[in-house]
Amino acid sequence: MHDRIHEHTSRRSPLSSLTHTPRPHRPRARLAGGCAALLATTALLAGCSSDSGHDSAAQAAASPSSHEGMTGMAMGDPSATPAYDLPDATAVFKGTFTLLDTRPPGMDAVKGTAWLAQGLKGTTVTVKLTGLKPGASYMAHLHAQQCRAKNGGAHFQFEKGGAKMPPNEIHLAFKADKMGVGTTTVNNERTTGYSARSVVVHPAEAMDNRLACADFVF
Ligand SMILES: [Cu+2]
Repeated sequence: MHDRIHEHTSRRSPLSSLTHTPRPHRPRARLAGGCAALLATTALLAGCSSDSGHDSAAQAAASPSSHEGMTGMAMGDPSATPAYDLPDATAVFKGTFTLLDTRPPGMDAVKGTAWLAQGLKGTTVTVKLTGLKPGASYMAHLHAQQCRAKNGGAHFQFEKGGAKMPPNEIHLAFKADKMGVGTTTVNNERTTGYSARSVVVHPAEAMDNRLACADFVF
């Protein structure tokens, strides 16, 4: 199975045909409904009134199920088939997390890997990290630049300048277990091609702190 992970350019051709196929914008009605339900039950106003993608952590932590998309895992599903095991992926890329200077204190032992699979079912991303704070919540996003350029730069977006939430961006919300291991997998119907260069992990309660970054090796 792990021979599907290719880090070489020899796999360019199957992917290039999938890059940036225009698709109609998915309606945000589902998201709005999820927020309405969330508001009704928990009055989590901050998460729903803002358009900032970085408020998504509060929403995900409060009620992951309220933001499920068609695939049922808009923010990640730890039990989903990981990107490195997908039988129908045409290309799988891998990246190793490196610590960023902006990380909060006490996070020096964090290590991990990110995988990006693309194919007819769109994009699947898996992250797995160790050395996290046991029981703590984290958020990872696909970012548009490499780690060495502004620690990943802005979030990757399918429609640039569009919604700062999935499905226009790819977010992964996850929680570290009692051993400090955190993993999840998320799917998006569209393929990112080579435009999503990195994954950045943030502590969910401090989204401005960039903890670690992994460049995909294309
Ligand atoms: Cu981010």
